[in-house]
Amino acid sequence: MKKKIALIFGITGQDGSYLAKFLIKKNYLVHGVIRKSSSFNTARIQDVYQEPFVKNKKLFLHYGDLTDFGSINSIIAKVRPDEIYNLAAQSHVAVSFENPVYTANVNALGTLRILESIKHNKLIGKTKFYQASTSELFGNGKYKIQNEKTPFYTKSPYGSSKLFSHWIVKNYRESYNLFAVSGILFNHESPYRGETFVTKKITRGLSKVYLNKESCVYLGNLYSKRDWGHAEDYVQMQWKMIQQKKPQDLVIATGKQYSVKFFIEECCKFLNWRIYWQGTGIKEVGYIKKNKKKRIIIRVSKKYFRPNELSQLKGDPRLAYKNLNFKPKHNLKSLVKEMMTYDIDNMSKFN
Ligand code: NAP
Ligand code: G4F
Repeated sequence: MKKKIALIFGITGQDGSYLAKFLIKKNYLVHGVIRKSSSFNTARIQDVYQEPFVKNKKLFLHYGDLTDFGSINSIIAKVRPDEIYNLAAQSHVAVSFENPVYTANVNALGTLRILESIKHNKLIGKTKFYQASTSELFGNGKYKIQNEKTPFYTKSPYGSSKLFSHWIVKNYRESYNLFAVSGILFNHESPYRGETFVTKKITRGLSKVYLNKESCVYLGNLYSKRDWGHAEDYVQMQWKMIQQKKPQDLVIATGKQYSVKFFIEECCKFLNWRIYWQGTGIKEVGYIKKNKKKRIIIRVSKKYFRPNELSQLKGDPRLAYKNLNFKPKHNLKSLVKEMMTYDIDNMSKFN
């Protein structure tokens, strides 16, 4: 039987790497777009990476960039994929306030460039398209739980750039009958999470404190609440969304919500530490007691607050679980354990 061909934009990122491994296991031929960088950026796909001259290859990498229509168009024309997953983005909300124009170019126009290339290459009818939408589309604190019907209200240039993509995908679906879906994914983490996102900052930072390689971790808003799932579960849902009979946008979440502070406390529990809190605002600190001495391990810094904050997110995944017949394997406790174990192991290898 002819193998299916998938093309992943953002293959070197957290989700892209999990998805590539998942699709290779499913016997796909996987093509991925990587950016030229001055040092290797393929660490997350190292275990499936194959040298260019290997026979019966399953993974093929192409240089390209979402800001460059020429590269996107020539890759799509050459690969003629059955499925395209657009997971590439400037994905950091705080960075989007500092680099809003670049964020919009990549996250909004980048999606449009892929869609146009599908159309130009006459692939409508052959190629299915998945777009990485986000819970950052729901900015209004009025809705305590967000589902497919919750109105959008973005709070950041990142959210707004993703809102454009969300709508342009709908436009191409309705105007040209392209099979295109957007997964409205809530936060999802893993040991492969980028180092500047809050969960990874905490697990990596506390691992360093545990190994006496750093004294404390500096964070922003400890009271922000998120619905944290696991990337390994969520990429399976991405694939399932593209296998639906009819394209349908779905909310992918856990339905549970925890604060940043709670996440820290769970990490401390993993380390058998009891954490105490003292002070308020940017003077708040988290400390442990060691040999009867107080040791501050968490501090708050203004630097990590955003010009506008999305204070709480909790998704209602019932429609997705039902329509995709899916139940996630991981929960917050197992996520914390996996991330902490990975980071302690990793950090102990370096001085
Ligand atoms: P990530 O780890 O930041 O990965 C982003 C990927 O995009 C990387 O491979 C990156 O390449 C690539 N990229 C960035 N700019 C690019 C450009 N100009 N051209 C081509 N590629 C570019 O993100 P993630 O956590 O895997 O998330 C995957 C997608 O889901 C993103 O679109 C994100 O916005 C969205 N999303 C994520 C979450 C979440 O909680 N993780 C939730 C909802 C939606 P380099 O490796 O070279 O930097
Ligand atoms: O981990 P975060 O940076 O993720 P955020 O902003 O929720 O965005 C992530 O999830 C979105 C889905 O909802 C994705 F679309 C997006 O691509 C990205 O993957 O921050 C989580 C919360 C925020 O409220 C932030 O203010 O943690 C708070 N926080 C507190 N201290 C911090 C820090 N965030 C970061 N990055 N660094 C801190 O020191």
